[in-house]
Amino acid sequence: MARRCAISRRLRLRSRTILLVDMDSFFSSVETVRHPELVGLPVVVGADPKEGAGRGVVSTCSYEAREYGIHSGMPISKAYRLCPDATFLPVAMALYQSVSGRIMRILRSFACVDKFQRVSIDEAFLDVKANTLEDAIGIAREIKEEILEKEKLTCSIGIGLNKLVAKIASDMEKPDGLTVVAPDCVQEFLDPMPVTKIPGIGKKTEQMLKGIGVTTIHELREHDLRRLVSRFGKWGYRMHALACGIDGSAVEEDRTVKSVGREITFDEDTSDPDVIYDSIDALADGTHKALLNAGCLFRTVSVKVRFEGFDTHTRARSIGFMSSDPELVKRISKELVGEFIGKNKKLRLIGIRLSNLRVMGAESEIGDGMGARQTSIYEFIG
Ligand code: TTP
Ligand code: MG
Repeated sequence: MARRCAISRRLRLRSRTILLVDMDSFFSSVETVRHPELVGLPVVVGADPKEGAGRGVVSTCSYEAREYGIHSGMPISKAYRLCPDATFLPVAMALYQSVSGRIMRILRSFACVDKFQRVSIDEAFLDVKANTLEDAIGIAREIKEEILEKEKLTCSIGIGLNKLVAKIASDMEKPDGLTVVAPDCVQEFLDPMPVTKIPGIGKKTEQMLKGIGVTTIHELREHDLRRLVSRFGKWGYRMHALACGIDGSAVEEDRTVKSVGREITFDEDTSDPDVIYDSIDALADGTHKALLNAGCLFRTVSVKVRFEGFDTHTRARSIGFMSSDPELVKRISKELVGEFIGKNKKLRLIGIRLSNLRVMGAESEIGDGMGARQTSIYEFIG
């Protein structure tokens, strides 16, 4: 059932009509299409749980499994403890990618020319031609019907006057949701939400905002803009505009690679510097290869370390020039990781990422464009 603000029913849409389509529990739903006997049951897609001794994480799970508290990114061993009777399946990425490709083709056919933006394997923005809210709802229903008929999958759709609103709306009534926010209801829609609903406001910014008494979008909107800018710089402006429901970012295809990375989960947690530094060499070589495949230079090296117990940290360093030097990747990564070695705590996972990329020979630098999720090549070894 589509939800919208009652008073806007009669209003014609004045501006853009943006849809965000996000597939429901994507990997696990694709699995239930090929294993119909699993429909309605808890299904977890991710690493092998090895009866509770498995070491990877949950990629996603069915909504039935979510009722047990299981979610993406959770250690698979914990998921197993929460619901040992769930069906645990490995990630069949090639299958999900081919289903994703077909879904994206359907979605693209509903968008205006060049107004389609795939943001992840199961999610895309569409700028559609709609004169009224009813038109927009009609398009969303057609999309849902076509995907259900052709792929036997459901999705959730948010409709709004910009990407921010469409994105937040898409998440309101999952699964199989359709949420419409009329242009004159944006403030009413956003105001009561926590600031973390705004893309880009993570835990750290949330805490900083909390420190100045801001927890809701309404409070952020009402906060003195100068104070936000003095604290957060340019991001303060952007954050404030988003809290006011203003987001002019275009729906456009983003073909650029924004970062490349590799990570590895050790077979056994380790604090042995030799093992860790050898792994960094291997990861740096792999990451460097991905960088060359993408035809890019980098300026920022980041490392991710996860200790036993899932305590995870990242560190990044930018250099003052563009580089493609693998030795530099190794040296910086080792320096950044050095901080975490010799702490009497064992490492479970380690990862390297190169970002702030520029296509070799290109005039301008590739930025991290707000409003679009990073397009990353991130592969998992081990
Ligand atoms: P999401 O759209 O975030 O999640 P989802 O489709 O499984 O569930 P929802 O109904 O809430 O949208 O991610 C899409 C797919 O990306 C997901 O099916 C599996 C994969 N994924 C991971 O592998 N790891 C992760 O941490 C997340 C969040 C997703
Ligand atoms: Mg999804």
